[in-house]
Amino acid sequence: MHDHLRRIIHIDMDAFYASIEQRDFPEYRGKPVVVGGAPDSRGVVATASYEARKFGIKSAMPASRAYRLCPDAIFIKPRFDVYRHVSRQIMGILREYTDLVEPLSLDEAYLDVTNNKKNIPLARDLAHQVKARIFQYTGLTASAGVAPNKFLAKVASDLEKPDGLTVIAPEKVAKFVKKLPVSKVPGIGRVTCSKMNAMGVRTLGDLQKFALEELVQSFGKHGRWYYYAARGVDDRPVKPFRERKSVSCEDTFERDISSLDILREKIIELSGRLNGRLKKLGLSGRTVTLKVTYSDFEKCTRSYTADAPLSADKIRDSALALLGKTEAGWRAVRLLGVGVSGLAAADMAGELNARQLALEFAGAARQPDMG
Ligand code: DCP
Ligand code: MG
Repeated sequence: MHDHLRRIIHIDMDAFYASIEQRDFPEYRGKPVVVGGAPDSRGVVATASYEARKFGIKSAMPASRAYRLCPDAIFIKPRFDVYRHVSRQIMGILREYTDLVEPLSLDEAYLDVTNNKKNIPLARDLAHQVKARIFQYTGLTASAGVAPNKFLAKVASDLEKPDGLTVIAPEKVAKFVKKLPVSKVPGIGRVTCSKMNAMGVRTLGDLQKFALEELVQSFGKHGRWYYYAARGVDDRPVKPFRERKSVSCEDTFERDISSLDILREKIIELSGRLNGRLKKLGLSGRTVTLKVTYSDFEKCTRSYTADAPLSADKIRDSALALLGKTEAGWRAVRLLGVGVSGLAAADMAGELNARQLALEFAGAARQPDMG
Protein backbone atom coordinates (compact mmCIF):
# COMPACT_ATOMS: atom_id res chain seq x y z
CA MET A 1 0.00 0.00 0.00
CA HIS A 2 1.38 3.42 -0.89
CA ASP A 3 0.87 6.15 1.61
CA HIS A 4 0.04 8.86 -0.88
CA LEU A 5 -2.93 6.85 -2.07
CA ARG A 6 -4.78 6.98 1.22
CA ARG A 7 -6.74 9.72 2.92
CA ILE A 8 -6.93 9.18 6.67
CA ILE A 9 -8.76 11.34 9.20
CA HIS A 10 -8.24 11.23 12.94
CA ILE A 11 -11.07 12.67 15.01
CA ASP A 12 -10.54 13.55 18.67
CA MET A 13 -13.20 15.25 20.78
CA ASP A 14 -12.11 18.30 22.76
CA ALA A 15 -11.93 17.89 26.56
CA PHE A 16 -14.49 15.17 26.03
CA TYR A 17 -15.97 14.44 29.48
CA ALA A 18 -15.65 18.07 30.59
CA SER A 19 -17.29 19.41 27.42
CA ILE A 20 -20.25 17.08 27.95
CA GLU A 21 -20.65 18.39 31.51
CA GLN A 22 -20.50 21.97 30.26
CA ARG A 23 -23.05 21.17 27.59
CA ASP A 24 -25.47 19.57 30.04
CA PHE A 25 -24.98 22.11 32.83
CA PRO A 26 -24.84 25.60 31.31
CA GLU A 27 -23.73 27.04 34.64
CA TYR A 28 -20.35 25.26 34.12
CA ARG A 29 -19.68 26.86 30.73
CA GLY A 30 -16.65 29.12 30.59
CA LYS A 31 -15.49 27.83 33.99
CA PRO A 32 -12.67 25.54 35.09
CA VAL A 33 -14.23 22.08 35.29
CA VAL A 34 -12.41 18.99 36.50
CA VAL A 35 -13.99 15.58 35.85
CA GLY A 36 -12.68 12.74 37.97
CA GLY A 37 -12.00 11.99 41.61
CA ALA A 38 -13.12 14.30 44.42
CA PRO A 39 -10.48 16.86 45.49
CA ASP A 40 -10.31 15.36 49.00
CA SER A 41 -9.95 11.81 47.70
CA ARG A 42 -7.04 9.80 46.34
CA GLY A 43 -8.67 9.89 42.91
CA VAL A 44 -7.18 11.35 39.74
CA VAL A 45 -8.31 13.80 37.10
CA ALA A 46 -9.95 12.11 34.09
CA THR A 47 -9.99 15.34 32.15
CA ALA A 48 -10.23 19.09 32.64
CA SER A 49 -11.98 21.80 30.66
CA TYR A 50 -9.73 24.13 28.67
CA GLU A 51 -10.40 26.82 31.29
CA ALA A 52 -9.01 24.47 33.97
CA ARG A 53 -6.00 23.57 31.84
CA LYS A 54 -4.84 27.19 32.06
CA PHE A 55 -4.08 26.46 35.72
CA GLY A 56 -1.90 23.50 34.76
CA ILE A 57 -4.53 20.86 35.49
CA LYS A 58 -4.09 17.73 33.34
CA SER A 59 -5.47 14.22 32.89
CA ALA A 60 -4.11 11.60 35.33
CA MET A 61 -2.98 14.21 37.87
CA PRO A 62 -4.10 13.58 41.48
CA ALA A 63 -7.35 15.44 42.14
CA SER A 64 -5.83 16.87 45.32
CA ARG A 65 -3.10 18.50 43.25
CA ALA A 66 -5.69 19.89 40.82
CA TYR A 67 -7.46 21.42 43.80
CA ARG A 68 -4.28 23.13 44.96
CA LEU A 69 -3.72 24.49 41.45
CA CYS A 70 -7.25 25.84 41.21
CA PRO A 71 -9.39 25.70 44.36
CA ASP A 72 -12.25 27.42 42.53
CA ALA A 73 -12.53 24.68 39.92
CA ILE A 74 -15.78 22.74 39.75
CA PHE A 75 -15.06 19.07 40.54
CA ILE A 76 -17.45 16.61 38.92
CA LYS A 77 -17.93 12.87 39.28
CA PRO A 78 -17.85 11.19 35.86
CA ARG A 79 -21.15 10.07 34.26
CA PHE A 80 -19.80 7.23 32.17
CA ASP A 81 -23.18 6.12 30.88
CA VAL A 82 -23.69 9.54 29.28
CA TYR A 83 -20.16 9.62 27.83
CA ARG A 84 -20.66 6.13 26.34
CA HIS A 85 -23.93 7.20 24.81
CA VAL A 86 -22.42 10.31 23.23
CA SER A 87 -19.53 8.20 21.99
CA ARG A 88 -21.94 5.87 20.23
CA GLN A 89 -23.65 8.84 18.62
CA ILE A 90 -20.31 10.12 17.36
CA MET A 91 -19.19 6.75 15.99
CA GLY A 92 -22.57 6.48 14.28
CA ILE A 93 -21.98 9.82 12.56
CA LEU A 94 -18.52 8.71 11.44
CA ARG A 95 -19.98 5.54 9.92
CA GLU A 96 -22.26 7.69 7.74
CA TYR A 97 -19.08 8.55 5.82
CA THR A 98 -17.25 5.21 5.73
CA ASP A 99 -17.39 1.76 7.25
CA LEU A 100 -13.64 2.02 7.79
CA VAL A 101 -13.95 3.59 11.24
CA GLU A 102 -11.55 2.44 13.94
CA PRO A 103 -12.40 3.76 17.40
CA LEU A 104 -9.38 4.15 19.68
CA SER A 105 -11.31 5.21 22.75
CA LEU A 106 -14.68 6.77 23.55
CA ASP A 107 -13.68 10.06 21.95
CA GLU A 108 -11.20 9.14 19.23
CA ALA A 109 -11.30 7.32 15.92
CA TYR A 110 -9.50 6.88 12.63
CA LEU A 111 -11.41 7.01 9.36
CA ASP A 112 -10.15 5.88 5.98
CA VAL A 113 -12.06 8.14 3.59
CA THR A 114 -10.10 7.29 0.44
CA ASN A 115 -13.35 5.84 -0.83
CA ASN A 116 -16.23 7.31 1.14
CA LYS A 117 -19.98 6.80 1.09
CA LYS A 118 -20.65 10.43 0.17
CA ASN A 119 -18.10 10.56 -2.65
CA ILE A 120 -16.50 13.66 -1.19
CA PRO A 121 -13.21 14.03 -3.07
CA LEU A 122 -11.34 16.28 -0.63
CA ALA A 123 -10.64 14.81 2.79
CA ARG A 124 -10.47 18.33 4.20
CA ASP A 125 -14.08 18.99 3.14
CA LEU A 126 -15.15 15.68 4.56
CA ALA A 127 -13.45 16.40 7.90
CA HIS A 128 -15.12 19.79 7.97
CA GLN A 129 -18.53 18.17 7.41
CA VAL A 130 -17.89 15.54 10.08
CA LYS A 131 -17.03 18.22 12.62
CA ALA A 132 -20.16 20.19 11.73
CA ARG A 133 -22.35 17.06 11.95
CA ILE A 134 -20.90 16.16 15.35
CA PHE A 135 -21.51 19.68 16.62
CA GLN A 136 -25.01 19.86 15.19
CA TYR A 137 -25.95 16.50 16.67
CA THR A 138 -24.14 16.52 20.02
CA GLY A 139 -23.37 20.19 20.70
CA LEU A 140 -19.69 19.26 21.11
CA THR A 141 -16.56 20.25 19.21
CA ALA A 142 -14.06 17.83 17.75
CA SER A 143 -10.60 18.32 16.35
CA ALA A 144 -9.64 16.62 13.12
CA GLY A 145 -6.36 15.68 11.51
CA VAL A 146 -6.17 14.82 7.82
CA ALA A 147 -3.11 13.05 6.44
CA PRO A 148 -1.96 10.19 4.21
CA ASN A 149 -1.64 7.81 7.20
CA LYS A 150 -2.74 7.15 10.77
CA PHE A 151 0.40 8.40 12.47
CA LEU A 152 0.32 11.80 10.78
CA ALA A 153 -3.46 12.16 11.08
CA LYS A 154 -3.23 11.64 14.83
CA VAL A 155 -0.42 14.12 15.22
CA ALA A 156 -2.36 16.59 13.07
CA SER A 157 -5.58 16.41 15.09
CA ASP A 158 -3.67 17.59 18.14
CA LEU A 159 -2.06 20.63 16.53
CA GLU A 160 -4.95 23.09 16.58
CA LYS A 161 -7.03 21.89 19.49
CA PRO A 162 -9.76 22.75 20.39
CA ASP A 163 -12.09 22.79 17.39
CA GLY A 164 -9.13 22.34 15.03
CA LEU A 165 -8.80 21.02 11.51
CA THR A 166 -5.25 20.38 10.37
CA VAL A 167 -4.31 18.95 7.00
CA ILE A 168 -0.92 17.47 6.20
CA ALA A 169 -0.92 17.11 2.44
CA PRO A 170 1.27 14.33 0.98
CA GLU A 171 3.70 16.81 -0.54
CA LYS A 172 4.14 18.53 2.85
CA VAL A 173 4.94 15.35 4.78
CA ALA A 174 8.72 15.40 4.37
CA LYS A 175 9.00 18.99 5.56
CA PHE A 176 6.51 18.42 8.38
CA VAL A 177 8.21 15.42 9.94
CA LYS A 178 11.67 17.02 9.84
CA LYS A 179 10.60 19.63 12.37
CA LEU A 180 8.33 17.43 14.47
CA PRO A 181 9.60 16.98 18.04
CA VAL A 182 9.87 13.27 18.90
CA SER A 183 7.81 13.98 22.03
CA LYS A 184 4.80 14.53 19.74
CA VAL A 185 4.99 11.08 18.19
CA PRO A 186 2.28 8.72 19.50
CA GLY A 187 4.09 5.78 21.08
CA ILE A 188 7.15 7.77 22.09
CA GLY A 189 6.71 8.22 25.82
CA ARG A 190 8.73 10.08 28.40
CA VAL A 191 11.39 7.39 28.81
CA THR A 192 12.04 6.89 25.09
CA CYS A 193 11.99 10.63 24.59
CA SER A 194 14.77 11.23 27.13
CA LYS A 195 16.76 8.36 25.66
CA MET A 196 16.46 10.00 22.25
CA ASN A 197 17.39 13.39 23.69
CA ALA A 198 20.51 11.78 25.14
CA MET A 199 21.34 10.60 21.61
CA GLY A 200 21.06 14.21 20.45
CA VAL A 201 17.64 13.61 18.91
CA ARG A 202 14.94 16.23 19.41
CA THR A 203 13.03 16.05 16.14
CA LEU A 204 12.19 13.37 13.62
CA GLY A 205 14.67 15.12 11.32
CA ASP A 206 17.39 14.31 13.86
CA LEU A 207 16.14 10.73 14.05
CA GLN A 208 16.43 10.32 10.28
CA LYS A 209 20.21 10.31 10.63
CA PHE A 210 20.08 6.86 12.23
CA ALA A 211 20.03 3.67 10.18
CA LEU A 212 17.25 1.13 10.66
CA GLU A 213 19.69 -1.33 12.27
CA GLU A 214 20.92 1.30 14.72
CA LEU A 215 17.39 2.14 15.85
CA VAL A 216 16.44 -1.53 16.22
CA GLN A 217 19.58 -2.04 18.26
CA SER A 218 18.78 0.88 20.56
CA PHE A 219 15.00 0.48 20.81
CA GLY A 220 14.24 -3.15 20.01
CA LYS A 221 11.19 -3.90 17.90
CA HIS A 222 9.92 -0.32 18.25
CA GLY A 223 13.06 0.89 16.47
CA ARG A 224 11.55 -0.14 13.17
CA TRP A 225 8.44 1.94 13.81
CA TYR A 226 10.60 4.96 14.77
CA TYR A 227 12.64 4.56 11.59
CA TYR A 228 9.58 4.73 9.35
CA ALA A 229 7.78 7.33 11.48
CA ALA A 230 10.85 9.55 11.10
CA ARG A 231 10.17 9.51 7.35
CA GLY A 232 6.44 10.04 7.77
CA VAL A 233 5.71 6.50 6.62
CA ASP A 234 3.02 4.39 8.31
CA ASP A 235 1.30 1.60 6.40
CA ARG A 236 -1.00 0.42 9.19
CA PRO A 237 -4.50 0.00 7.77
CA VAL A 238 -7.59 1.43 9.46
CA LYS A 239 -9.13 -1.62 11.10
CA PRO A 240 -12.87 -1.19 11.46
CA PHE A 241 -14.42 -2.29 14.70
CA ARG A 242 -17.25 -4.63 13.82
CA GLU A 243 -20.23 -3.90 15.91
CA ARG A 244 -21.46 -6.93 17.76
CA LYS A 245 -24.75 -8.11 16.32
CA SER A 246 -25.67 -10.70 18.96
CA VAL A 247 -24.50 -12.34 22.16
CA SER A 248 -25.23 -15.99 22.84
CA CYS A 249 -24.41 -18.99 24.99
CA GLU A 250 -24.86 -22.62 24.08
CA ASP A 251 -24.18 -26.09 25.41
CA THR A 252 -23.85 -29.44 23.71
CA PHE A 253 -24.91 -32.14 26.14
CA GLU A 254 -22.93 -35.28 26.84
CA ARG A 255 -26.13 -37.28 26.43
CA ASP A 256 -29.19 -36.23 24.48
CA ILE A 257 -31.95 -34.88 26.73
CA SER A 258 -35.67 -35.61 26.39
CA SER A 259 -36.88 -34.40 29.78
CA LEU A 260 -38.54 -30.99 29.49
CA ASP A 261 -37.77 -30.30 33.14
CA ILE A 262 -34.09 -30.81 32.58
CA LEU A 263 -34.18 -28.77 29.36
CA ARG A 264 -35.85 -25.95 31.29
CA GLU A 265 -33.11 -26.06 33.90
CA LYS A 266 -30.53 -25.91 31.13
CA ILE A 267 -32.24 -22.86 29.68
CA ILE A 268 -32.26 -21.15 33.06
CA GLU A 269 -28.56 -21.86 33.40
CA LEU A 270 -27.76 -20.68 29.85
CA SER A 271 -29.83 -17.51 30.36
CA GLY A 272 -27.92 -16.83 33.56
CA ARG A 273 -24.61 -17.11 31.73
CA LEU A 274 -25.92 -15.00 28.85
CA ASN A 275 -27.15 -12.28 31.18
CA GLY A 276 -23.76 -12.25 32.86
CA ARG A 277 -22.04 -11.67 29.52
CA LEU A 278 -24.52 -8.98 28.52
CA LYS A 279 -23.95 -7.19 31.79
CA LYS A 280 -20.20 -7.31 31.34
CA LEU A 281 -20.51 -5.92 27.82
CA GLY A 282 -22.95 -3.24 28.98
CA LEU A 283 -25.49 -4.40 26.41
CA SER A 284 -29.11 -5.43 26.29
CA GLY A 285 -31.27 -6.56 23.41
CA ARG A 286 -34.82 -6.76 22.19
CA THR A 287 -34.77 -10.19 20.54
CA VAL A 288 -34.27 -13.53 22.26
CA THR A 289 -33.48 -16.56 20.13
CA LEU A 290 -33.58 -20.15 21.30
CA LYS A 291 -31.54 -22.58 19.26
CA VAL A 292 -32.22 -26.31 19.47
CA THR A 293 -30.33 -29.13 17.78
CA TYR A 294 -32.15 -32.45 17.96
CA SER A 295 -30.43 -35.79 18.38
CA ASP A 296 -30.53 -36.35 14.59
CA PHE A 297 -28.63 -33.03 14.16
CA GLU A 298 -31.64 -31.24 12.70
CA LYS A 299 -31.61 -27.63 13.92
CA CYS A 300 -34.39 -25.23 14.76
CA THR A 301 -34.50 -21.65 16.05
CA ARG A 302 -37.38 -19.74 17.62
CA SER A 303 -37.31 -16.01 18.37
CA TYR A 304 -39.23 -13.45 20.32
CA THR A 305 -38.87 -9.70 19.82
CA ALA A 306 -40.07 -7.12 22.33
CA ASP A 307 -40.59 -3.38 21.87
CA ALA A 308 -37.95 -2.47 24.42
CA PRO A 309 -34.66 -3.96 25.65
CA LEU A 310 -35.33 -7.08 27.70
CA SER A 311 -34.44 -7.45 31.38
CA ALA A 312 -32.49 -10.50 32.55
CA ASP A 313 -35.68 -12.11 33.89
CA LYS A 314 -37.52 -11.44 30.67
CA ILE A 315 -34.74 -13.00 28.61
CA ARG A 316 -34.92 -16.16 30.74
CA ASP A 317 -38.74 -16.32 30.64
CA SER A 318 -38.89 -15.70 26.90
CA ALA A 319 -36.34 -18.44 26.26
CA LEU A 320 -38.38 -20.81 28.42
CA ALA A 321 -41.55 -19.91 26.54
CA LEU A 322 -39.81 -20.47 23.19
CA LEU A 323 -38.98 -24.02 24.24
CA GLY A 324 -42.74 -24.72 24.00
CA LYS A 325 -42.60 -23.76 20.32
CA THR A 326 -40.09 -26.49 19.50
CA GLU A 327 -40.40 -30.25 19.36
CA ALA A 328 -38.09 -30.62 22.34
CA GLY A 329 -39.41 -33.32 24.64
CA TRP A 330 -40.98 -35.19 21.76
CA ARG A 331 -37.57 -35.35 20.28
CA ALA A 332 -34.34 -35.69 22.20
CA VAL A 333 -32.09 -32.60 22.23
CA ARG A 334 -28.31 -32.59 21.86
CA LEU A 335 -27.67 -28.81 21.94
CA LEU A 336 -29.40 -25.76 23.37
CA GLY A 337 -28.43 -22.16 22.81
CA VAL A 338 -29.87 -18.86 24.02
CA GLY A 339 -28.96 -15.63 22.26
CA VAL A 340 -29.91 -11.97 22.29
CA SER A 341 -29.81 -9.61 19.31
CA GLY A 342 -31.18 -6.17 18.49
CA LEU A 343 -28.53 -4.89 20.83
CA ALA A 344 -28.34 -1.48 22.45
CA ALA A 345 -26.54 0.08 25.35
CA ALA A 346 -27.84 -1.40 28.58
CA ASP A 347 -27.93 1.89 30.44
CA MET A 348 -31.50 3.01 29.95
CA ALA A 349 -30.90 5.91 32.30
CA GLY A 350 -28.20 7.07 29.90
CA GLU A 351 -30.46 6.66 26.90
CA LEU A 352 -33.23 8.69 28.45
CA ASN A 353 -30.85 11.30 29.66
CA ALA A 354 -29.31 11.66 26.23
CA ARG A 355 -32.72 11.95 24.63
CA GLN A 356 -33.54 14.86 26.92
CA LEU A 357 -30.19 16.31 26.02
CA ALA A 358 -30.96 15.92 22.33
CA LEU A 359 -33.71 18.46 22.82
CA GLU A 360 -31.32 20.71 24.61
CA PHE A 361 -28.60 20.59 21.96
CA ALA A 362 -31.02 21.75 19.35
CA GLY A 363 -30.88 24.99 21.30
CA ALA A 364 -27.26 24.69 22.39
CA ALA A 365 -26.00 24.35 18.84
CA ARG A 366 -27.34 27.79 18.04
CA GLN A 367 -25.55 29.37 20.97
CA PRO A 368 -22.30 30.83 19.68
CA ASP A 369 -20.43 30.76 22.99
CA MET A 370 -20.76 27.00 23.50
CA GLY A 371 -17.65 25.27 24.96
N1 DCP B 1 -9.44 10.09 30.05
C1 DCP B 1 -9.28 9.56 31.31
N2 DCP B 1 -8.02 9.44 31.86
C2 DCP B 1 -6.93 9.85 31.15
C3 DCP B 1 -7.09 10.37 29.85
C4 DCP B 1 -8.37 10.49 29.32
O1 DCP B 1 -10.25 9.18 31.95
N3 DCP B 1 -5.71 9.74 31.68
C5 DCP B 1 -10.79 10.25 29.50
C6 DCP B 1 -11.33 11.62 29.77
C7 DCP B 1 -11.24 12.34 28.48
C8 DCP B 1 -11.38 11.21 27.47
O2 DCP B 1 -10.82 10.06 28.09
O3 DCP B 1 -12.26 13.31 28.33
C9 DCP B 1 -10.67 11.49 26.17
O4 DCP B 1 -9.28 11.60 26.36
P1 DCP B 1 -8.39 12.64 25.59
O5 DCP B 1 -6.97 12.26 25.83
O6 DCP B 1 -8.84 12.76 24.17
O7 DCP B 1 -8.63 14.01 26.33
P2 DCP B 1 -9.79 15.06 26.20
O8 DCP B 1 -10.76 14.70 25.12
O9 DCP B 1 -10.42 15.25 27.54
O10 DCP B 1 -9.04 16.38 25.83
P3 DCP B 1 -8.36 16.80 24.44
O11 DCP B 1 -9.11 18.03 23.99
O12 DCP B 1 -6.94 17.10 24.76
O13 DCP B 1 -8.51 15.65 23.50
MG1 MG C 1 -10.08 14.13 23.24
